[in-house]
Amino acid sequence: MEWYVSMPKIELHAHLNGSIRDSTLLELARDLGEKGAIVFSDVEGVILKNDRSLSEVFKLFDVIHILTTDHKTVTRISKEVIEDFAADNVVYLELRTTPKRNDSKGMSKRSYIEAVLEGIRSVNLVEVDLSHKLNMDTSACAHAMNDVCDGTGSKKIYVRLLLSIDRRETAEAAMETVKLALEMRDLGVVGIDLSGNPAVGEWLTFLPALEFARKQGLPITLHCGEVPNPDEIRAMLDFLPRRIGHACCFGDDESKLLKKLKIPVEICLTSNIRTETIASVDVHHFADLYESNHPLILCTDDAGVFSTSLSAEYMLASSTFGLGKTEMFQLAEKAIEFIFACDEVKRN
Ligand code: 6MZ
Repeated sequence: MEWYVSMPKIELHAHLNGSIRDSTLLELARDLGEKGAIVFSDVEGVILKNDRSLSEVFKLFDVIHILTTDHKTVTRISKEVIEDFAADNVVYLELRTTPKRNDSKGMSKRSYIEAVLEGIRSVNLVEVDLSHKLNMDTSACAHAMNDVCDGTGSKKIYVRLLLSIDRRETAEAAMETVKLALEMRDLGVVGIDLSGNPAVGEWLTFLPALEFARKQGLPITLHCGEVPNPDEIRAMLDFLPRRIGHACCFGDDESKLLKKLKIPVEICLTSNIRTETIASVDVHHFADLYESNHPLILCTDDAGVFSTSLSAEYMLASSTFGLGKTEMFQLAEKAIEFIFACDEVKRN
């Protein structure tokens, strides 16, 4: 495990509210319990439960969202999540979250993301690069890169945001999210994600917003095939997103199409096993995609909810599929190609 932690890693599929420490969730629940807003013992059991079906996971997210509704808490969890990924030696993180409007807390989608950004900026255990530094002159930039290369620089994590559209949302709310992402591009937002309970909603509802995003040059990743739905899977692949997440319930035809189109897949082993989307890790489609040399990236999905870390995901892939350190290092390195940030960040 030590070796997997020491390896620099890239995380491209991590949901903010799924990556919260259990200790923080319990503390927030205790506070709300004392205020009489929830019954702590009920929520405690839900937070600490380990095995959940996919539909139970979405019930848990509803509970988590009750605990994280105000700006201060959103800022706190964002800071802690970055600290945790940095401690696991993640050097580039694309963190995704659904901008939430909550009138009772005076929260708009914009102020929610501003609270997330404030949390990221307040990290001081590690240097955080949150957006392209246009004001850095060439020699300063070269100097900074040398520091990183020769190991004398301080520990650093690049963080970029993806704004998620939740499948429960309306077409208008999705468009609002895309417009917000465009307005916040200089602040560290690099793309759009479509996620949420796959049994809810119609992805076509979001097509106008997704097409608009693409027209404006915003890269898109889609949760695709978390449940069997061949028509939706085919339509999503035909849309040619820059990446997809999961790709669990693909039939032969969909697999063939995926491989032909070479769309990179964000693989979340523990999440898929815990939610029983895949029966067991040894039959996970990672093996088939890896053997086919298909572009893929190991990711955590919800490190808090599934009690995992990116190092643990690498170790699990290595031990299950018999891959050595060289192969695991190459897999981690290859992920650079699939990040949504600019070429300069890729080079760094
Ligand atoms: C689909 C998921 C997910 O956005 O509030 N989310 N969507 N499949 C999954 N597999 C288990 N895990 C998380 O983070 C929580 C939200 O991320 C999405 C859901 O919409 C969930 O409500 P944020 O930060």
